[in-house]
Amino acid sequence: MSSLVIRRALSRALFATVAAVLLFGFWTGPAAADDSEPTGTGVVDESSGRWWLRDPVTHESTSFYYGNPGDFPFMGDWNCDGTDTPGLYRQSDGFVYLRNSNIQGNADIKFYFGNPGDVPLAGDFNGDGCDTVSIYRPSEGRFYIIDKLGENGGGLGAAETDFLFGNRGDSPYVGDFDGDGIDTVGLHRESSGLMYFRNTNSEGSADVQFTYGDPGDRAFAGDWDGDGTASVGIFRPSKGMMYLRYENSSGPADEAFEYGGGTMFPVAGVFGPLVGWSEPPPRDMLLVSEFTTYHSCCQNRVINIQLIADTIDGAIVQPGETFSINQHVGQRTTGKGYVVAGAIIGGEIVYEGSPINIGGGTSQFATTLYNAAFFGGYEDVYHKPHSLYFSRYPLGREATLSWPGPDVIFRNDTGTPVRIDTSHTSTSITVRLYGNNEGREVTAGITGWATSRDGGTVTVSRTIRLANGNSETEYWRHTYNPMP
Ligand SMILES: [Ca+2]
Ligand SMILES: [Ca+2]
Ligand SMILES: [Ca+2]
Ligand SMILES: [Ca+2]
Repeated sequence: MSSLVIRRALSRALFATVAAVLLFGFWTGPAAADDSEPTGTGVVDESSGRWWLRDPVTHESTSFYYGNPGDFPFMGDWNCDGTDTPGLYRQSDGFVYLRNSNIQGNADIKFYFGNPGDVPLAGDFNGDGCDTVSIYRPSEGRFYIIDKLGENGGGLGAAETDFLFGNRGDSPYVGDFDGDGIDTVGLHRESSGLMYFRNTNSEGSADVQFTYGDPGDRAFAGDWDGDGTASVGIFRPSKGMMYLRYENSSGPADEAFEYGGGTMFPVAGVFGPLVGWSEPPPRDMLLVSEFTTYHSCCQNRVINIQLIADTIDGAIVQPGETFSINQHVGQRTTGKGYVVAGAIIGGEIVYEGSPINIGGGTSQFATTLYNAAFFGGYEDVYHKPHSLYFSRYPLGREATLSWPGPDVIFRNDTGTPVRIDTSHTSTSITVRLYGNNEGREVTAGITGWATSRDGGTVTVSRTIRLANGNSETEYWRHTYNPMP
């Protein structure tokens, strides 16, 4: 993101001023020389390589395809003409692919730099008006800054500067936060929203730090108000919202608007006049809901939980369609890799000797998916809680799974597809539903009580508040048996 873009800034400012004169009848004189063109925002759908850029003044979009699924997108001014254009970093092999215009086409510049897993950074780190590609190595918490680009598919030599800054796992961003024409680096801690940056590219503690945004937000920086200094912004994939702040301090967003969503990644730059009008990015893959349950590691049942999760990962449920775990996965067999683990058979926990034990533990996945659908506000077609209560699950709000039943079945009763995304660690399983649930807000309630030992009767409620303000409540009553 080049900071001083005088030529473009003047023409844009002149246009704005003429418009102001026509509207308001006064003339404020030409823009001050240190004014910059405001930074625009965009999103890249990493799964398709499609880009959308949004003009910060007209709010119109252009769109084009550039790159392959999984490439890490960013923007910069590679040819020093004042306009930022796409760059891609292929994290698997360290290749950099740069383009000099914001229309579809092949890379103009290609070279490699860094190691697999490095995160690219674009900026003008020496103030010469040209952006270069540097890297952040998350495993070391170290920045590697270089002020030249490679060429002809070759490699770049050693970085000109490298320094430690920040904590492992924090995500980097770049901007000219003090307006001196030199870009420096900042970091964002996704878990807490901590933003911190330096105004020189050297080792040391943060010059500025504050919190901004929520967990899960993706941070970037730009000169959103065109006053010559960069400030932070965040993209909230779950809501498909951009929140831009004009100051580097905690506080409300100065600009908040809907743009993109779901698995898209934010970019920022001074785009120049956009070529080719496009609809804004679709809002059909927002993060609607997510649910995680926890378990001990390294048991047989965990193999089954992870296998069934991997089998369902990426499943699409079209509008009006139902999703059934059993229909999608089929019978759990040793041929598919499922192993023997404990299961409730005839009201008792049985550890082996029954075909039902093949795939024991998959109820934990079923419970996790059921809860994700529950909180997404999707129609519950069928689920059945266990006959015994297990404290690892929410009381009453859980589901057992066996072949050919019980099952977990939900209907996508919205107008947009739902994508089921699953992920796991050695001690947890997570289901995320991407789609657009039309603004439904879900609250869960419970009355009654049950314990693993004594059983009991509970009633689960779900209240769905619709975007039009109406709400509806459903109830499910369930009795747990005492431990035999
Ligand atoms: Ca350029
Ligand atoms: Ca430079
Ligand atoms: Ca600076
Ligand atoms: Ca600014």
